[in-house]
Formats: sequence, C-alpha cells, structure tokens
Amino acid sequence: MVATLLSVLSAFNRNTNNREDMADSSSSADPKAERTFIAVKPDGVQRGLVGEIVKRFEQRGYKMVAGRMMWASKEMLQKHYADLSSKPFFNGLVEYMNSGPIFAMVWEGKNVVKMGRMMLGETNPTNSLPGTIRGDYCIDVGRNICHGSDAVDSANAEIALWFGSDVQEYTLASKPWVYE
Ligand code: IDP
Ligand code: MG
Repeated sequence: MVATLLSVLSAFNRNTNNREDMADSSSSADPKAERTFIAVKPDGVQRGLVGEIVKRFEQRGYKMVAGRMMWASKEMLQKHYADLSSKPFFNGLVEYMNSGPIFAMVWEGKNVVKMGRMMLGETNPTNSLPGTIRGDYCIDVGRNICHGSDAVDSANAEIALWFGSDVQEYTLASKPWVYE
C-alpha cells in the first residue's frame, strides 16, 4: 500500500517536472533542449520540398520532436501571425498560408531558434544567400516556402499553439556524436 502510494507520488512528481521542463525547455535548463517551430508552407509542400527541408535540419544534427501535415484554418493563421495584423500584406499572407496543407514541425537542439533562422535565410528570398533554404529554392517574399520562429519566447508560444503538449520526448542515438 505504502509502496503503491510512493510510486504514485513519484510518478506525479515526474509528470510535474516534465511539464516544467517543457514550458522552460528553451531557456535555462538544458541548452540542447531548445526548441523551434518550423513549417513548410503550402508552396513548399506543393513544390515537393518537405523532404529537402527536413533533411537539412536532420543533417545538421537537430532532432525532430513533432511533425504533422495540417491544413490550417484562417483563424489559426490569424493567431499565428497576430503580430503582423496591421501589415498591408496580412490578408494575403493568411490566404496564402490557408491555400493548402503545410508541414508543421518542432525541432530541438542547441541554438536551434537562431540556427533555424540562419538555415532559412532572410524573409525576402532575394536577400537570402545561396546555401540557405530560401536562397536555394524561392524568389518572391510572398512565396518564401518556410516559416521559422524568430525568438525562444515566440517559438514556445508557436509550439503551444500548433502542437500543445503533443511533442515527443526521446533521446537520439546520435546525440554523443553530435554534442561533445
Ligand atoms: P519571417 O517569416 O522571416 O519571420 P515575417 O516578417 O514574420 O518574416 O513575415 C511573415 C511572413 O509574411 C513572411 O515569411 C512572408 O511570407 C510574409 N511577408 C513578409 N513581408 C511581406 C511583404 O512585404 N509582402 C508579402 N508578404 C510578406
Ligand atoms: Mg516571423
């Protein structure tokens, strides 16, 4: 009886700690557990670039902890892009993002928010260097094929919006070969 109670208590503790870890996964605790929200936009999906974009994050050594094909509602996209609601391109942006399915992902690893943005390139593909995703695969700002969170806080908010807590906790076998 006592043993059962103790094991229930310790499971409760583990769960509580997990929730704290998840909420705080991008900052203090483990720098290797920083997370970012990356999405292949409808044009990237239609152009067959999902695999290419996934490959680049995998090759770098990052860990995918969530990934799903989704056709986002306009309401969802208005929430996701709320900070841009006053921009003249806002309605067009929501239409574009709602024009087909996207492939939404969460990637985890050291500095993944900043590195993810560098791997994507500049917002306007014509300013993106070759070698970046936007610099290699697109031209117009309104068809820039991928999204990446711009800061740790916005990443956590976007992950919560798109995936809630449906993110996988696991260790990649390659971890000791990627991190010293
Ligand atoms: P980001 O995606 O690089 O973070 P944001 O400024 O957050 O860039 O803009 C969100 C998205 O809105 C861009 O990725 C792009 O699809 C679209 N966008 C940004 N600026 C323009 C513009 O001037 N015209 C049309 N679409 C734009
Ligand atoms: Mg942005």
